[in-house]
Amino acid sequence: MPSTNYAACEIHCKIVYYGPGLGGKTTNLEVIHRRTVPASRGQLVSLATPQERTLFFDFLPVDVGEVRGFQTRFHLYTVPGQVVHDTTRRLILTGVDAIVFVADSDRERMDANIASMQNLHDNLAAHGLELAQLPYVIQYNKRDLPRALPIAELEAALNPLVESAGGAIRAPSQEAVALTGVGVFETLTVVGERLVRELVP
Ligand SMILES: Nc1nc2c(ncn2[C@@H]2O[C@H](COP(=O)(O)OP(=O)(O)OP(=O)(O)O)[C@@H](O)[C@H]2O)c(=O)[nH]1
Ligand SMILES: [Mg+2]
Repeated sequence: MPSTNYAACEIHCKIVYYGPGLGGKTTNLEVIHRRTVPASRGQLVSLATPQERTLFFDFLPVDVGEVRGFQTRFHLYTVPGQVVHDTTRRLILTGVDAIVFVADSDRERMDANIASMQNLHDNLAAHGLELAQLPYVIQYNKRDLPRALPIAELEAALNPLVESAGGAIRAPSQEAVALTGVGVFETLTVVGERLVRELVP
């Protein structure tokens, strides 16, 4: 649940960028930090190895204006994608309100995508959560790579059809080249709108 501070008229929502190592999670936050006016965002805090691999997390707070008269702030986090940091990933999911899964379109990273998606399900389950209950978007990043898999193949492997009242549907997805900023704000907008819809009854 987003946390509401009635005294300060603020709502805080936690959005976690999840996905395989080197998929582009940190790059997404760097783009958002660079392209958002300083008045609407805080510092980007990155705890990384000397090789720029996320060691613990990245954190970026972004103000998104008023919802129901409350100043609303998204707290964007990335997890470390490297397999060894599983305990950290599970910890970062504490209090999560929404998920962006950053998949790597590189055909050589397909196994890593699938393993990370399974890991996301497992770690959400440890918090008593299911992905289907959360505002969620899947970003197919690195669309610039010549060896990028077709979207249909990525969708078939990572974004299964689920039954709903209106028929079988998939979660929303977004193509991106985070390196150049393409699709980064579109991804945040999709998940942000879903999140805000939950705040407005
Ligand atoms: N070609 C290409 N490279 C990208 C793209 N997005 C990110 N990268 C590169 O991929 C590498 C890894 O990006 P990061 O953002 O650090 O990946 P991460 O998901 O945070 O990785 P971990 O912290 O290890 O989990 C960097 O060299 C980025 O410049 C993209 O859209 N296309
Ligand atoms: Mg990272």
